[in-house]
Amino acid sequence: MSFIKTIKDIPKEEYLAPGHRLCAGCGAAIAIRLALKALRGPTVIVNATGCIEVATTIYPYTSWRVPWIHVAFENAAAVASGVAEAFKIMEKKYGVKRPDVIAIGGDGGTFDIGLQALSGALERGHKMLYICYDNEAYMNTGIQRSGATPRGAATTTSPAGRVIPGKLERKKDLIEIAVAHGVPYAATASIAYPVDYINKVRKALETEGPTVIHVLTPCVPGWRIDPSQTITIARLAVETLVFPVYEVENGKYRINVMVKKPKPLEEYLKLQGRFKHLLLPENKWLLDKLKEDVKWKWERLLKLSNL
Ligand SMILES: Cc1ncc(C[n+]2csc(CCOP(=O)(O)OP(=O)(O)O)c2C)c(N)n1
Repeated sequence: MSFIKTIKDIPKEEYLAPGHRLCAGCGAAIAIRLALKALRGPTVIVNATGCIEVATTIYPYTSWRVPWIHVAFENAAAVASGVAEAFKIMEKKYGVKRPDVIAIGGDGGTFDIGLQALSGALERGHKMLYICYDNEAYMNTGIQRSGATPRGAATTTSPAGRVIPGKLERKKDLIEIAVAHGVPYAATASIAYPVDYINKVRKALETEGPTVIHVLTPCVPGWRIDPSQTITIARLAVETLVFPVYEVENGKYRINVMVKKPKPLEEYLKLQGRFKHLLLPENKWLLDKLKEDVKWKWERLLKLSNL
C-alpha cells in the first residue's frame, strides 16, 4: 500500500493478533491494530510498559507478528534511537535493509515519565516514529492522573468529591512540545477517522527524521464508558473540538478534520462516568475552564493554519 482513500482500502493484514487480554472496546487496541496496517516492510516495535505491553505479551504468548522489544516505562524513545542507529551502521557495513523503528508509549510513559527520553531522541534527530496512545491516565496501574488527563476528569488520584471536582490542571500539549523540537512531522489522529490515521502513520514512516503521532484512545474502565461507545466517543472528541485532528509538516499546520459546526462539549462529557460531576451546577466553573481550554486551542490552531 501507499496512501489509502477509503475504508475499503485498509489493508487486510493483521500484525496484532487476536487473543490478547486488552478490554473489550479498548481504544488503544484499535489504535495499535490500525497503526500496524500502515507498515511498509521490516519494522521493529519498541514498547514502553503500559496496557498495550502488559496485555499483548502475557507469557508465554504474544500478539505481535512483528519484532517487538519491551523496554522500561521511561526509555522507549532512547531504546528506539539505539535500534535505529544500530541498523544504520549495519546497513553501511553489511548492506542489511534498515527496518522502520516505531516506539509506542501510553500517555503516562510519554507526557510524563518518558518525556526526557523522547525530547532527547527528537533533538538528536533519529529516523523513528513515536506513537503515543493517549487514554488520559495511567490506566494499567489503576487510573491515576497523568499530565494528559484533562481538567475535570475524575481519576483515583484526582477523585471528584467534596475536596476537588476532579483534576484541576490543564492537559499538556504533546504535539506543541514535539513541534518545539523542530521535528519534520507531528500529528494528532483519531481512531474514528482510520483512513486519516493510517495515512499519517505511513507518512511518518516515509519521513526522514523523528516523527510523532498522538492518538486519543478512549478507555472503558478509566473513562467509565460503555464498550460499544468507544468509536462514538472518539468521534465526539473531534466534533466537540476537545481533540482536534491536525498535522504539522515542516512547521506548516494543517487541520485534517475541519469542524464547521462544533457540537456542545456536554455531548462528549455526558457519555463518560469520569466527567459526570462536571455537569452539576456547583462545578460549572470548572466546566467553563475546560470549555475555555478547548476554545483557546482551536482558535490558535485556526490561526496557525491560516484559516
Ligand atoms: C519508573 C516506573 N514507574 C512506575 C511503574 C509502574 N507502571 C507501570 S505501567 C504504569 C502506567 C502506565 O501508564 P500509561 O503510560 O499511561 O499507559 P497505560 O497503562 O494507560 O496504557 C505504571 C505507573 C514502572 N513500571 N516504572
